[in-house]
Amino acid sequence: MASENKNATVAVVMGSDSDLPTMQSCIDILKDFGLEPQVRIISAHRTPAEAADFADNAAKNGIKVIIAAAGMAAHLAGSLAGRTQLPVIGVPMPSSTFTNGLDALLSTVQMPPGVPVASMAVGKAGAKNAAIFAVQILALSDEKLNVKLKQFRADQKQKVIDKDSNLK
Ligand code: RP5
Repeated sequence: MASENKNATVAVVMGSDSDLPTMQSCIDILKDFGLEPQVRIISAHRTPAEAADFADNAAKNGIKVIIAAAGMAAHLAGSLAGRTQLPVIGVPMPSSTFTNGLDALLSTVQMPPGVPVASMAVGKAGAKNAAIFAVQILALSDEKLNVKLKQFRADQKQKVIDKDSNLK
């Protein structure tokens, strides 16, 4: 399912296609902001050589932010971060096993000092925030994106105000 968008500035990398339903909202939000992400399935454990190749070449391929989603041992975000200076946003995936994502959260967030991963919340909330966080990073040097982000925040605020009004 590799998406070969050569102009992509954001890459969304998942450890398995089983992560895609959780990460779809991340991809959708990036597209809403006009960013067509490069979407890949690469596993730190099952395809480690591909993971290394991706991380080593991401910056020279024009990627500015990497979003990495994985569950269980969830080494994907950290292993990519160890091979690139690009900002890596980690999204812990929930699993049907005993911890419901706590395993992946701890694996993603507990990076050793010197190699940070910006860890989001577990699951769909984290998937959405990963997209918004990537937009926030890119908006620092992209005025059009900055304007869209301001509009997004204003729309979000208005939705809450409307919900509050509807209760009265
Ligand atoms: C992780 O193991 C993946 O990111 C996924 O969340 C989990 C299970 O993978 P599958 O067995 O569903 O492929 O590496």
